[in-house]
Amino acid sequence: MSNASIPILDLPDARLEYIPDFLSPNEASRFFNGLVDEIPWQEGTVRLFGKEHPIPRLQAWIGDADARYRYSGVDLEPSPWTPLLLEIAEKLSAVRPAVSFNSVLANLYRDGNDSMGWHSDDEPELGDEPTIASISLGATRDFRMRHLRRDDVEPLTLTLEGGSLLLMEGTTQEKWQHSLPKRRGRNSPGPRINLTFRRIFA
Ligand SMILES: O=C(O)CCC(=O)C(=O)O
Ligand SMILES: [Mn+2]
Repeated sequence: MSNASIPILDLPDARLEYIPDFLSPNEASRFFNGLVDEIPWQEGTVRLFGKEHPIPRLQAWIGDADARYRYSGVDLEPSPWTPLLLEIAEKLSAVRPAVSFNSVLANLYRDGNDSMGWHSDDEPELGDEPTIASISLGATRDFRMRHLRRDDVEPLTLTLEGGSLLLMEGTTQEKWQHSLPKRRGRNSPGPRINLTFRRIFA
């Protein structure tokens, strides 16, 4: 594996690695175009105070049959692996051979109106100090991070480019939140796919 691996910043209580060229531009566009068709995208919902609300993006939960996941109050049954997702998972195993990812949350942000609110990926089924491997395809978007408890630590913005891999490990989920803000107006970005590979413990 020859990808340059950049520990982004020496953030307190977080372990982050950003690999901008995880996929070549050709691979990235092949995966983007293929996954738009291959993934069973759904208009997801979240349950807030017992009521279902649509989420501002398309989503799919994919993985091994036993990798069930409760996300924002909704029980997600995994859809089966697709050929392209298996190909990407194979590439990931070269970067993190010790982690056997068994699922992936796929998000399709159709344009700058689509977004994801502040959260941590800290569901109990992910275990302690999970490795979350986040692959971006398509448009570049800003990824915001904020420390949960320390107001002397400035929030920050990472720019996630198509073809990149962001690894979040250690106490990143326990101590930090992240979000993908809307980007409206004349420079509204085009579509973007994000894949977060995870290990779910049954
Ligand atoms: O789209 C992104 O970069 C973030 C996605 C994310 O945080 C998630 O799927 O949990
Ligand atoms: Mn997340």
